[in-house]
Amino acid sequence: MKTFYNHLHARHQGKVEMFRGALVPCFEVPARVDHVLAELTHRQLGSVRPPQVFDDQALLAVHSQRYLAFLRTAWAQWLALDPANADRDILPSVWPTRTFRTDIEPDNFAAKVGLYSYDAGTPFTAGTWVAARAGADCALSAAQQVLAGDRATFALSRPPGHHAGADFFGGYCFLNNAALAAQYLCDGGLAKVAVLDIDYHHGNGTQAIFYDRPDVFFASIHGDPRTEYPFYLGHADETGAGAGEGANLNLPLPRGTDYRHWAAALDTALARIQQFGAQALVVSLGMDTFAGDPISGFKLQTGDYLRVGEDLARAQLPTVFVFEGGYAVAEVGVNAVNVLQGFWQTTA
Ligand code: SP5
Ligand code: ZN
Repeated sequence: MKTFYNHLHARHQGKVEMFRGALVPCFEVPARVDHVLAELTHRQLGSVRPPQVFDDQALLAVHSQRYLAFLRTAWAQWLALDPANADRDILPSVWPTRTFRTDIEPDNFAAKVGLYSYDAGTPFTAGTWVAARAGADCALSAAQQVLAGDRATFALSRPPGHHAGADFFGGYCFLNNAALAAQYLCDGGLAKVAVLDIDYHHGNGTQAIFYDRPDVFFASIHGDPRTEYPFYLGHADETGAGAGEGANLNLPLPRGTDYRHWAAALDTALARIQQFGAQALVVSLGMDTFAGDPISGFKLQTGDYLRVGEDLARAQLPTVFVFEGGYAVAEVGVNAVNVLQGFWQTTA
């Protein structure tokens, strides 16, 4: 299995995020990906290569022009406010909630940051754009390789992507890598593509991007939004809109859910993806379902991830894996590579 990896991910290194009125060290750290890379290399699970560099047209298929323009220039705008900002990350602090206008981009920088974000847990740093752009290239390269006939590929990228919408960042995400991969598969000629999101958190960005689309099925297994981040989306009654009605499936589960109950939801999701008639699968591979994850509430164990990979392989679809969350840093490599190994052994 080819893995697309770009060392530029490390340029995105947030200092702190807001939690209960305090600024706490970021959970989404570069070492996460280092551990996955080390484990992949150790188990010799295919080749690791740099991505092809795609032009912005591929990004515009998913994200808005003005959002991309903001991301590209945000750090320069931040420095222009005060040269001392070089040592501080950008963290949003004001947002246009209900009754406010979002059609006019304000001149004020803090107001712009708020227009294009939804939480105070996602710092934007000096290297965020470069890292996110390289991560998107990994996802697009992985999709391209599957279009070219590979059984499965892996985009080992960060920052993660599934919380990012067409024109907003949040949840540690800036560019929606899984959505970019799915859209690339559609544009490459596939009539029906499925995205299966198995990160602990609901993939609100991906859902929103494809919500009214009949050609991309989105399924997500996640912590119940009544208690779990991102809170405001991910309920079971969200089934798609307009032409996309029926092409969205949310399977929220309570905190404390173990592998047995989680795997039943996976069966449901995979059955619906078959029913839909998907020709390819994009997996948002979040590893924060692990029992030891510091910010999540499911109880999956390291050995369970081999079974997860086996189940995914039995769908018999060309598959693009896209790395998302997972914050038990020491274990994230073994857990992620267990999914890939379980998949590959079942395929071979
Ligand atoms: C991609 C992804 O997994 N994003 C998750 C973003 C979650 N952000 C909110 C984190 C809340 C942190 N709570 C800390 C609990 C410490 N006990
Ligand atoms: Zn997550």
